[in-house]
Amino acid sequence: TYQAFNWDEYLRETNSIAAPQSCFKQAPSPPYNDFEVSMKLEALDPRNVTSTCIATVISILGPRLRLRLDGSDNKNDFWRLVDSGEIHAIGHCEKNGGMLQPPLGFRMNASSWPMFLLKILKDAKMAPESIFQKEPLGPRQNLFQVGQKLEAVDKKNPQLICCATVGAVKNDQIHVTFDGWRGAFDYWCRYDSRDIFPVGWCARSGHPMQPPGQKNSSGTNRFRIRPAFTAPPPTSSVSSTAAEVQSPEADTSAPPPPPIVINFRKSCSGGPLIDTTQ
Ligand code: MLZ
Repeated sequence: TYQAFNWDEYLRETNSIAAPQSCFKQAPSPPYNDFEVSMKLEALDPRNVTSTCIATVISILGPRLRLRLDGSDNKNDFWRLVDSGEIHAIGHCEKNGGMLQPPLGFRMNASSWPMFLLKILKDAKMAPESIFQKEPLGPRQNLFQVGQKLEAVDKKNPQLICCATVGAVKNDQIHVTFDGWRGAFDYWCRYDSRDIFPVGWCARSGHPMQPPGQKNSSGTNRFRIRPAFTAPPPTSSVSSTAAEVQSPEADTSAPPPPPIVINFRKSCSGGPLIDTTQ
Protein backbone atom coordinates (compact mmCIF):
# COMPACT_ATOMS: atom_id res chain seq x y z
CA THR A 1 0.00 0.00 0.00
CA TYR A 2 1.02 3.61 -0.57
CA GLN A 3 2.93 5.11 2.32
CA ALA A 4 3.45 8.88 2.30
CA PHE A 5 7.03 9.93 2.87
CA ASN A 6 7.58 10.45 6.59
CA TRP A 7 9.47 13.74 6.96
CA ASP A 8 9.61 13.63 10.79
CA GLU A 9 11.31 10.27 10.71
CA TYR A 10 13.65 11.35 7.92
CA LEU A 11 14.67 14.56 9.70
CA ARG A 12 15.44 12.49 12.81
CA GLU A 13 17.39 9.85 10.83
CA THR A 14 19.44 12.49 9.03
CA ASN A 15 19.78 14.68 12.13
CA SER A 16 18.68 17.66 10.08
CA ILE A 17 16.16 20.48 10.28
CA ALA A 18 13.59 21.82 7.86
CA ALA A 19 14.03 25.32 6.42
CA PRO A 20 11.27 27.39 8.11
CA GLN A 21 8.28 28.73 6.17
CA SER A 22 9.67 32.28 6.53
CA CYS A 23 12.49 31.39 4.10
CA PHE A 24 10.10 30.78 1.20
CA LYS A 25 8.08 32.81 -1.26
CA GLN A 26 5.09 30.50 -0.75
CA ALA A 27 1.68 31.02 0.82
CA PRO A 28 1.50 29.80 4.45
CA SER A 29 -1.16 27.32 3.38
CA PRO A 30 -0.99 25.97 -0.17
CA PRO A 31 -3.56 27.66 -2.46
CA TYR A 32 -6.70 25.91 -3.69
CA ASN A 33 -6.73 24.81 -7.29
CA ASP A 34 -10.07 25.42 -8.98
CA PHE A 35 -8.65 25.23 -12.50
CA GLU A 36 -9.84 22.51 -14.88
CA VAL A 37 -8.09 20.74 -17.72
CA SER A 38 -8.57 22.56 -21.09
CA MET A 39 -9.17 25.98 -19.52
CA LYS A 40 -7.35 28.82 -21.26
CA LEU A 41 -5.46 31.69 -19.67
CA GLU A 42 -2.66 34.17 -20.33
CA ALA A 43 0.92 33.19 -19.48
CA LEU A 44 4.33 34.71 -20.02
CA ASP A 45 6.24 32.66 -22.58
CA PRO A 46 8.95 30.96 -20.45
CA ARG A 47 11.32 31.09 -23.42
CA ASN A 48 10.64 34.79 -24.08
CA VAL A 49 9.28 36.40 -20.91
CA THR A 50 8.54 39.73 -22.61
CA SER A 51 5.69 37.96 -24.47
CA THR A 52 2.25 37.23 -23.07
CA CYS A 53 0.67 34.22 -24.81
CA ILE A 54 -2.47 32.11 -24.58
CA ALA A 55 -1.96 28.87 -22.68
CA THR A 56 -4.12 25.80 -22.09
CA VAL A 57 -4.23 23.76 -18.89
CA ILE A 58 -3.00 20.28 -19.87
CA SER A 59 -3.06 18.69 -16.43
CA ILE A 60 -3.25 19.52 -12.74
CA LEU A 61 -1.16 18.39 -9.74
CA GLY A 62 -2.07 19.88 -6.38
CA PRO A 63 -1.82 23.69 -6.71
CA ARG A 64 0.21 23.39 -9.93
CA LEU A 65 -0.87 23.60 -13.57
CA ARG A 66 0.82 21.94 -16.53
CA LEU A 67 0.52 24.54 -19.31
CA ARG A 68 1.02 24.49 -23.07
CA LEU A 69 1.19 27.65 -25.16
CA ASP A 70 -1.42 27.67 -27.94
CA GLY A 71 0.32 27.45 -31.31
CA SER A 72 3.35 25.77 -29.74
CA ASP A 73 4.25 22.06 -29.81
CA ASN A 74 3.78 19.52 -27.01
CA LYS A 75 7.51 19.44 -26.19
CA ASN A 76 7.63 22.72 -24.28
CA ASP A 77 5.03 22.30 -21.56
CA PHE A 78 5.78 24.06 -18.28
CA TRP A 79 4.35 24.17 -14.77
CA ARG A 80 3.00 27.15 -12.84
CA LEU A 81 1.48 27.52 -9.40
CA VAL A 82 -2.08 28.85 -9.32
CA ASP A 83 -0.66 31.84 -7.39
CA SER A 84 2.06 32.52 -9.96
CA GLY A 85 2.52 36.15 -10.97
CA GLU A 86 3.17 34.92 -14.52
CA ILE A 87 -0.39 33.78 -15.28
CA HIS A 88 -3.59 35.83 -15.60
CA ALA A 89 -7.15 35.60 -16.86
CA ILE A 90 -7.68 36.25 -20.56
CA GLY A 91 -8.10 39.99 -21.05
CA HIS A 92 -5.48 41.04 -18.51
CA CYS A 93 -2.81 41.77 -21.10
CA GLU A 94 -5.06 43.94 -23.27
CA LYS A 95 -6.47 45.77 -20.21
CA ASN A 96 -2.91 46.81 -19.45
CA GLY A 97 -2.23 48.07 -22.96
CA GLY A 98 -0.40 44.93 -24.10
CA MET A 99 -0.89 42.69 -27.14
CA LEU A 100 -1.05 38.90 -27.07
CA GLN A 101 1.94 37.40 -28.88
CA PRO A 102 2.51 34.11 -30.69
CA PRO A 103 4.73 31.75 -28.66
CA LEU A 104 8.40 31.36 -29.57
CA GLY A 105 8.43 28.65 -32.23
CA PHE A 106 4.83 29.37 -33.38
CA ARG A 107 4.09 26.43 -35.67
CA MET A 108 2.39 28.54 -38.37
CA ASN A 109 3.33 31.52 -40.47
CA ALA A 110 3.52 34.65 -38.25
CA SER A 111 0.99 36.33 -40.57
CA SER A 112 -1.66 33.80 -39.56
CA TRP A 113 -1.39 34.72 -35.85
CA PRO A 114 -4.31 37.22 -35.69
CA MET A 115 -6.73 34.71 -37.26
CA PHE A 116 -5.36 31.88 -35.16
CA LEU A 117 -5.91 33.97 -32.01
CA LEU A 118 -9.53 34.79 -32.93
CA LYS A 119 -10.23 31.13 -33.61
CA ILE A 120 -8.78 29.77 -30.35
CA LEU A 121 -10.53 32.41 -28.25
CA LYS A 122 -13.90 32.02 -29.99
CA ASP A 123 -15.04 28.89 -28.16
CA ALA A 124 -12.42 28.83 -25.41
CA LYS A 125 -13.23 27.66 -21.91
CA MET A 126 -11.66 30.70 -20.23
CA ALA A 127 -10.36 30.34 -16.68
CA PRO A 128 -12.36 32.86 -14.59
CA GLU A 129 -10.49 35.66 -12.87
CA SER A 130 -11.69 34.44 -9.43
CA ILE A 131 -9.60 31.24 -9.49
CA PHE A 132 -6.28 33.07 -9.94
CA GLN A 133 -4.59 33.65 -6.59
CA LYS A 134 -2.44 36.58 -5.62
CA GLU A 135 1.28 35.84 -5.64
CA PRO A 136 2.61 35.78 -2.04
CA LEU A 137 5.21 38.31 -0.95
CA GLY A 138 8.63 36.76 -0.59
CA PRO A 139 11.07 37.26 2.28
CA ARG A 140 13.16 40.44 1.97
CA GLN A 141 16.42 38.53 2.10
CA ASN A 142 17.96 35.12 1.79
CA LEU A 143 17.26 33.39 5.12
CA PHE A 144 18.32 29.88 4.10
CA GLN A 145 21.08 28.01 5.89
CA VAL A 146 23.26 25.20 4.59
CA GLY A 147 21.93 21.76 5.53
CA GLN A 148 18.28 22.74 5.84
CA LYS A 149 15.78 20.38 4.19
CA LEU A 150 13.13 21.45 1.70
CA GLU A 151 10.96 20.20 -1.17
CA ALA A 152 12.08 21.31 -4.63
CA VAL A 153 11.02 21.00 -8.25
CA ASP A 154 13.36 18.77 -10.25
CA LYS A 155 13.94 21.10 -13.21
CA LYS A 156 14.86 18.17 -15.46
CA ASN A 157 11.58 16.42 -14.56
CA PRO A 158 9.48 19.46 -13.65
CA GLN A 159 6.38 17.45 -12.75
CA LEU A 160 8.38 16.13 -9.77
CA ILE A 161 8.81 17.78 -6.39
CA CYS A 162 11.56 16.03 -4.48
CA CYS A 163 13.27 15.74 -1.13
CA ALA A 164 16.18 18.21 -1.13
CA THR A 165 18.82 19.93 1.00
CA VAL A 166 20.34 23.43 0.87
CA GLY A 167 23.88 22.55 -0.22
CA ALA A 168 25.26 26.10 -0.25
CA VAL A 169 24.11 29.68 0.16
CA LYS A 170 25.62 32.59 -1.71
CA ASN A 171 24.22 36.11 -1.85
CA ASP A 172 20.68 35.80 -3.23
CA GLN A 173 21.13 32.20 -4.36
CA ILE A 174 20.86 28.77 -2.80
CA HIS A 175 22.22 25.49 -4.14
CA VAL A 176 19.41 22.93 -4.18
CA THR A 177 20.79 19.40 -3.87
CA PHE A 178 18.57 16.34 -4.23
CA ASP A 179 18.88 13.73 -1.48
CA GLY A 180 20.05 10.37 -2.74
CA TRP A 181 20.96 11.57 -6.22
CA ARG A 182 24.53 12.16 -7.29
CA GLY A 183 24.26 15.81 -8.20
CA ALA A 184 23.02 15.56 -11.79
CA PHE A 185 19.74 17.27 -10.85
CA ASP A 186 21.16 19.92 -8.50
CA TYR A 187 20.84 23.60 -9.36
CA TRP A 188 21.26 27.14 -8.07
CA CYS A 189 18.21 29.36 -7.72
CA ARG A 190 17.22 32.60 -6.01
CA TYR A 191 15.95 32.31 -2.43
CA ASP A 192 12.55 33.59 -3.62
CA SER A 193 12.19 31.00 -6.41
CA ARG A 194 8.67 29.59 -6.76
CA ASP A 195 10.20 26.13 -7.33
CA ILE A 196 11.15 25.54 -3.68
CA PHE A 197 8.77 24.68 -0.85
CA PRO A 198 8.85 24.09 2.89
CA VAL A 199 8.93 20.52 4.18
CA GLY A 200 5.37 19.16 4.27
CA TRP A 201 4.09 21.38 1.44
CA CYS A 202 3.39 18.45 -0.89
CA ALA A 203 1.49 16.52 1.78
CA ARG A 204 -0.58 19.60 2.70
CA SER A 205 -1.35 20.54 -0.89
CA GLY A 206 -2.14 17.08 -2.24
CA HIS A 207 0.89 17.12 -4.56
CA PRO A 208 2.91 13.89 -4.84
CA MET A 209 6.41 14.06 -3.33
CA GLN A 210 9.43 12.09 -4.48
CA PRO A 211 11.30 10.52 -1.55
CA PRO A 212 15.12 10.54 -1.51
CA GLY A 213 16.70 8.58 -4.37
CA GLN A 214 18.37 5.25 -3.80
CA LYS A 215 20.44 5.10 -6.97
CA ASN A 216 24.04 4.04 -6.52
CA SER A 217 26.35 1.28 -7.67
CA SER A 218 25.84 -0.95 -4.63
CA GLY A 219 22.07 -0.68 -4.80
CA THR A 220 21.78 0.42 -1.16
CA ASN A 221 21.25 3.88 0.20
CA ARG A 222 23.61 3.47 3.15
CA PHE A 223 26.72 5.08 1.69
CA ARG A 224 25.45 7.62 -0.73
CA ILE A 225 28.03 10.23 -1.63
CA ARG A 226 27.02 13.84 -2.07
CA PRO A 227 28.04 15.61 -5.29
CA ALA A 228 31.79 15.77 -5.61
CA PHE A 229 31.78 19.24 -7.12
CA THR A 230 29.66 22.25 -6.27
CA ALA A 231 29.11 24.56 -9.21
CA PRO A 232 29.31 28.30 -8.48
CA PRO A 233 26.09 30.30 -8.82
CA PRO A 234 25.54 31.62 -12.34
CA THR A 235 26.09 35.24 -11.27
CA SER A 236 29.21 34.54 -9.23
CA SER A 237 32.38 36.41 -10.10
CA VAL A 238 34.45 34.47 -7.55
CA SER A 239 36.39 31.52 -8.95
CA SER A 240 35.99 28.14 -7.30
CA THR A 241 39.30 26.59 -6.37
CA ALA A 242 38.09 24.28 -3.63
CA ALA A 243 35.27 21.81 -3.75
CA GLU A 244 34.01 20.09 -0.68
CA VAL A 245 33.30 16.39 -0.83
CA GLN A 246 30.58 15.87 1.69
CA SER A 247 30.49 12.89 3.98
CA PRO A 248 28.22 9.93 3.27
CA GLU A 249 24.69 10.52 4.43
CA ALA A 250 21.82 8.51 5.88
CA ASP A 251 24.07 6.19 7.87
CA THR A 252 23.08 6.81 11.45
CA SER A 253 24.91 3.76 12.81
CA ALA A 254 28.42 5.21 12.52
CA PRO A 255 29.82 8.68 13.27
CA PRO A 256 30.40 10.61 10.05
CA PRO A 257 34.02 10.77 8.88
CA PRO A 258 35.61 14.23 8.83
CA PRO A 259 34.95 16.27 5.68
CA ILE A 260 37.53 15.93 2.94
CA VAL A 261 38.59 19.03 1.06
CA ILE A 262 40.09 18.60 -2.37
CA ASN A 263 41.82 21.61 -3.90
CA PHE A 264 42.51 21.64 -7.59
CA ARG A 265 43.67 24.14 -10.11
CA LYS A 266 40.94 25.29 -12.53
CA SER A 267 43.27 24.65 -15.47
CA CYS A 268 43.70 20.96 -14.59
CA SER A 269 41.31 18.29 -15.68
CA GLY A 270 40.23 16.39 -12.58
CA GLY A 271 40.59 12.99 -14.21
CA PRO A 272 37.88 10.55 -15.25
CA LEU A 273 36.14 10.51 -11.86
CA ILE A 274 35.64 14.28 -11.58
CA ASP A 275 32.65 15.64 -13.45
CA THR A 276 33.70 19.16 -14.46
CA THR A 277 30.43 19.79 -16.25
CA GLN A 278 28.53 20.08 -12.97
N1 MLZ B 1 13.40 8.93 -14.39
C1 MLZ B 1 14.42 9.64 -13.69
C2 MLZ B 1 13.86 10.38 -12.50
C3 MLZ B 1 14.89 11.05 -11.70
C4 MLZ B 1 14.31 11.99 -10.68
C5 MLZ B 1 15.38 12.60 -9.82
N2 MLZ B 1 14.89 13.66 -9.06
C6 MLZ B 1 15.87 14.35 -8.27
C7 MLZ B 1 15.53 8.69 -13.28
O1 MLZ B 1 15.25 7.66 -12.67
O2 MLZ B 1 16.67 8.97 -13.58
